[in-house]
Amino acid sequence: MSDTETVTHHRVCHLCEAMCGLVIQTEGARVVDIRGDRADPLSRGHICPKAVALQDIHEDPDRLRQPLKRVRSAPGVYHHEEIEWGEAFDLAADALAATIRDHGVDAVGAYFGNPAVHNYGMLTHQRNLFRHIRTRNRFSATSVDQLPHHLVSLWCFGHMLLQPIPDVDRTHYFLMLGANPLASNGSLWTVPDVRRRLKDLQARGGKLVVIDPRRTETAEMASEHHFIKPGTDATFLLAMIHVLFRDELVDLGAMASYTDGLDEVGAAVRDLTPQWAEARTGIAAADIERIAHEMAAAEAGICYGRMGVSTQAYGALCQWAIQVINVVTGNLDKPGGSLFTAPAMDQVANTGPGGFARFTSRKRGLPEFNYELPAAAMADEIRTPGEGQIKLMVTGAGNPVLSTPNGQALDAALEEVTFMISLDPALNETTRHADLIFPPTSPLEHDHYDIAFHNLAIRNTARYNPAVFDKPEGAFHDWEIFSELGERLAERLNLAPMPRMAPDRLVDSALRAGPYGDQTEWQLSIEKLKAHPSGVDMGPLEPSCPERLQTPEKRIHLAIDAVFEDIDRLVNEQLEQTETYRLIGRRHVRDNNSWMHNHHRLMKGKPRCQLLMNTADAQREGWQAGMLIKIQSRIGSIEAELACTDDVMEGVVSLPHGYGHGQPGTRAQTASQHAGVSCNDITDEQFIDQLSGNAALNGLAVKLSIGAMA
Ligand SMILES: Nc1nc2c(c(=O)[nH]1)N[C@H]1C(S)=C(S)[C@@H](COP(=O)(O)OP(=O)(O)OC[C@H]3O[C@@H](n4cnc5c(=O)[nH]c(N)nc54)[C@H](O)[C@@H]3O)O[C@H]1N2
Ligand SMILES: Nc1nc2c(c(=O)[nH]1)N[C@H]1C(S)=C(S)[C@@H](COP(=O)(O)OP(=O)(O)OC[C@H]3O[C@@H](n4cnc5c(=O)[nH]c(N)nc54)[C@H](O)[C@@H]3O)O[C@H]1N2
Ligand code: SF4
Ligand SMILES: [Mo]
Repeated sequence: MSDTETVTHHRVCHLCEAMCGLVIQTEGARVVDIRGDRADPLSRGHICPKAVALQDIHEDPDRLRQPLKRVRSAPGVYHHEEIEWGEAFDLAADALAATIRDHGVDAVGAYFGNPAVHNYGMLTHQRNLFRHIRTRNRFSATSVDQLPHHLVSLWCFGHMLLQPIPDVDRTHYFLMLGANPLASNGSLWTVPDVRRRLKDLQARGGKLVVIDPRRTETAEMASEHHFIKPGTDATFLLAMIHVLFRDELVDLGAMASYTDGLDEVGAAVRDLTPQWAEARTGIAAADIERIAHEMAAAEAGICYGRMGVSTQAYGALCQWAIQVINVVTGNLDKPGGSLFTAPAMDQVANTGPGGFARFTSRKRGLPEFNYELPAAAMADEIRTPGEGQIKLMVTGAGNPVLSTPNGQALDAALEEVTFMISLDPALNETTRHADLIFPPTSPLEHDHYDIAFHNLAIRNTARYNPAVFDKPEGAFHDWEIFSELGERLAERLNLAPMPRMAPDRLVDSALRAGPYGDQTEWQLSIEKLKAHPSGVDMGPLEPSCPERLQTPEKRIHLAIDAVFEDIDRLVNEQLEQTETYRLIGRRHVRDNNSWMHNHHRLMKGKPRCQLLMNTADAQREGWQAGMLIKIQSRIGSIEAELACTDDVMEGVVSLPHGYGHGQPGTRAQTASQHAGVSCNDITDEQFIDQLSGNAALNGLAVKLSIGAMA
């Protein structure tokens, strides 16, 4: 093929959860155009500004192509050098085998980050390595994110992955807390083109109500927005449930015959009045009452809460209360309410339900979930001596130094492990500590079937995405790196290696055995999907309960003892009187956690790593925009440039996460020019949702002063 011949590829964007279909044109080894795929039944042509980053990631000169080995240049000074793949695999397998022989499997720690879920080879083949390493010291981005959702789904519906999905296209009332889909493009809710869908909701006379301490892009377009004091959503939601019971608005509809625990819920909220909630939340009692009434009266309504309400002090309680509201207003499993999906590759059917608190972390006694410990315990588990101490760390597709609470402590702890192995295309703030870095192929060099997010999508569709470019000579996909490591480790430990089967073969089997497989008229398989490059549409979400429930008796459980105990904890909590501000996060449509700041096209424009503060607060302090402000927590302090706005609530300041680049030993030229500071250098590993162990990244108490460098 000549270099000037244009080839058209169909490809899904895997960068966020929205799964936008793309049409990518290439000439030889070059990407010449990326645009939305109008024929994609889910995304209908929508893309966001990040879609072009697929090209930028692929072409990034800082992207690693060859394994790196860390070498000591002088005492305490290191640099990374390229080595051959075979040698790197052997060194890694030697280190793993020696650690396991000398200290047992728990001496191996592992952290997997968010992109691991967006890369199907990583999802299918982690076990090719970790079946030999059943360590208790597993961590992931789940516990700095959506852990409360999983826990509540396990408790109420019987499976951690059975998530109710907001049916935005058919709803009439949408109560949204702690989510900003206009920037994030939706989360635990695969909803490409969310802006148009929310506009359509309003155009058909429906209402969007947003609860957020910041007037976000989403709040801006809402029918109604209420500021809420960070970390008080559980109070707001419990008061709403109180009103629903008090005013006899509870009506479960079809769910009445298979829901347990209503009386206990009613009893638990009996005293939790809107008046009680008003002072705590900052939302007027009359508004809480009205919103509860509107939600109950709506023909179909949704209560949905995301990051902002799961990564806070009462994250799991919030997620439970949200589902209680959906159930008691009759809006679960109803068109226009929240429904369970019926995906072609059904993760609910294919994986275990999950489990909770079967063991705890050694140092702080934090509970496991699905055999993972909270990320907030990671540095402690590296640093605390004794049996079960982490000696060797494996990271994959993650940057926990920038993304987990008290990142500074983790940064220091990673220097203390005896060996560290990372699967990552970047030499970043985390992988700079690694003795070996294995860089996988770029996203355009491997195929993809989205195993995770079809399970969370507003429509049941399926789409297979062949690689755009051939795999370069000698390169390895993530799944092949796991397989190589697993095979070489098995050899050293005299264990049977796990067979290697390419991810597309595994998905093919799952599709053919699945609900649209060989036994159905759909006949879905990888071959069939190849013939439909923009995807196959199996239709809108449909009611599926009680059959779809995964509790043994196919009933919804609302009465959860641990939740009721948490309500007591909330009610008895001392309200803090100290003169502090509350720090919250922020996402921008052109970023993606910590790892997309190295692409010029995405970084253009105004600086983003700024501390947003309410203008009235700034005036009271006598500060002006542009000043450097010191932000101090229990953990330490950072300094960021002040920007004043009326869009954050008084008493609240907002700083995005994922910055803090330019550190010695990293390799990211563009990101270094937009270094910023890491807010997780001051988030507190002790500040967690006590019920779930999830990190409380929002609502952190901070003191502000004029920065030393100002
Ligand atoms: N304060 C605060 N902290 C937060 C958040 C917040 O809102 N506020 N958000 C939290 C949330 S929701 C999340 S999910 C976490 C994210 O936290 P992490 O998942 O730990 O961090 P990412 O920034 O997503 O890092 C992704 C890494 O994966 C690499 N990578 C990308 N694609 C691939 C691939 O295909 N293969 C491999 N092997 N590597 C790949 C990138 O190079 C990068 O190093 O951060 C959390 N931290
Ligand atoms: N552009 C972009 N898109 C992304 C990402 C990204 O980094 N950039 N990350 C991806 C990932 S990993 C995830 S998990 C999703 C997250 O998806 P979302 O949850 O939609 O994302 P956020 O923008 O973090 O929205 C959280 C909101 O909670 C608010 N908030 C903070 N504290 C509180 C509180 O106490 N109460 C209430 N009610 N609200 C509060 C914040 O102001 C913010 O508006 O986004 C995904 N998509
Ligand atoms: S919204 Fe943007 S980043 Fe997310 S899948 Fe679509 S194009 Fe990719
Ligand atoms: Mo996330």
